[in-house]
Amino acid sequence: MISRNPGIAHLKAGYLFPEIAKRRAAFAKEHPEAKIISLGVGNTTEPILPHINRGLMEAARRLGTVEGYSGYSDEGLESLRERISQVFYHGQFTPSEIFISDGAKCDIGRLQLLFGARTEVAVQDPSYPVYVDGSVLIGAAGPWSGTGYQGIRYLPCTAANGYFPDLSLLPEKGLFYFCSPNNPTGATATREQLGALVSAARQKGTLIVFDAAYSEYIRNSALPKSIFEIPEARTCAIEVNSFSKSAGFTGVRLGWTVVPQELTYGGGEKVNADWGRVCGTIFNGASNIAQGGGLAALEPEGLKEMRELTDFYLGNAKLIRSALQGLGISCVGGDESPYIWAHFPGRDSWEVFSEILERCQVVTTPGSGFGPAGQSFIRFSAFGHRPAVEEACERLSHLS
Ligand code: PGU
Repeated sequence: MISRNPGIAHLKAGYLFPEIAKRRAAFAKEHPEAKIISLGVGNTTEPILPHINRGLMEAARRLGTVEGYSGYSDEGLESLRERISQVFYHGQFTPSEIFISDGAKCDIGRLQLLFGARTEVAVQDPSYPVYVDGSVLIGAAGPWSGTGYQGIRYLPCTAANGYFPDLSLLPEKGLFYFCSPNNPTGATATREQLGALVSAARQKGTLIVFDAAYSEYIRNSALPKSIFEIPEARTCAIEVNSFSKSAGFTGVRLGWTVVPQELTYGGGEKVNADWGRVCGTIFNGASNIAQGGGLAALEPEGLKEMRELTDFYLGNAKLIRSALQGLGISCVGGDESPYIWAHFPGRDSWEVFSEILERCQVVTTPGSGFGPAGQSFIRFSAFGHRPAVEEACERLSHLS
């Protein structure tokens, strides 16, 4: 018989979010009367706003015409790549440096094909679990060892260090995933911190994969939205981003990855050329309907709508945070991100998850799913209809 990819065997049984869905379904089966509210997975809930939606509809309409029909679009519409460069990067990238994707997660899953199994991987601890699970799948990390995966460098980012890692721990000639605003803590790096990260990465030959999926939630204008606000990052970083959380495209699927021309491997070869090769081989481009929506999102009216949508979710975040603080539960996040990170000292995350599910019928995400430093924390997602979020906030009082 054929043998199994050892990377799959090394993974813990379930990916975090399906595992939560399983526990929710088991609870619902036992309590069919329960009106469960999800503040668990970060999945958008509000309708796509009209201007952006018209962009999607118009793109679909054009596909039904001889003049407007288009097929494969490979690295993406040139007009969209140009617009992304203008809107997010002050025009500093050419279209050849911007690759349109079907979402940030999909590119994160593909990126490690560039570096292979022998590259050491470091992550912020806690962080989005795909960085680590993807590394295990490609063989760059070993089996689960109780609290983390063997071979992964977990760089604690906790209250004790202001949620910013000790940069002396960056892996030499390795890979470092950095997400700002961070999922799950909401911590957003300052310009000084990103500058220090870039200069440490350049010294050590570390490549940074900067995940900016929540950049449109940043409200403090002094905080950088992109690693490329640090000019030297062009030689040491790749940035992934997405329309999922800003335009409500979690189901539409559209994102992008920036790979600067200056970025090279130790042998001098261009990473940009290889990324084109990888995408050309295993990806046939994002949906042209989604790209029509993306173009509309980046027009002035679309940008206003994205602001309105992210403001709405930030409003939810505020409600959740004050409900928790009212109960004396210490928490951070929610100012520049749609997540609240709440501390339950001395408790096991999954145990608190079950308690909140049973007593409040609210689904959350256990912090331990984001890394060893997430133990004793719970992540509350601010994605939800307002009445549901208000109801969830009321029910949280059952915890006191
Ligand atoms: N990057 C970060 C940091 C994320 O939190 C998420 C989604 C993504 C990328 C995915 O973006 P797409 O462009 O939609 O692919 N995180 C959510 C959803 C869970 C999941 O498995 O992706 C969350 O709840 O953390």
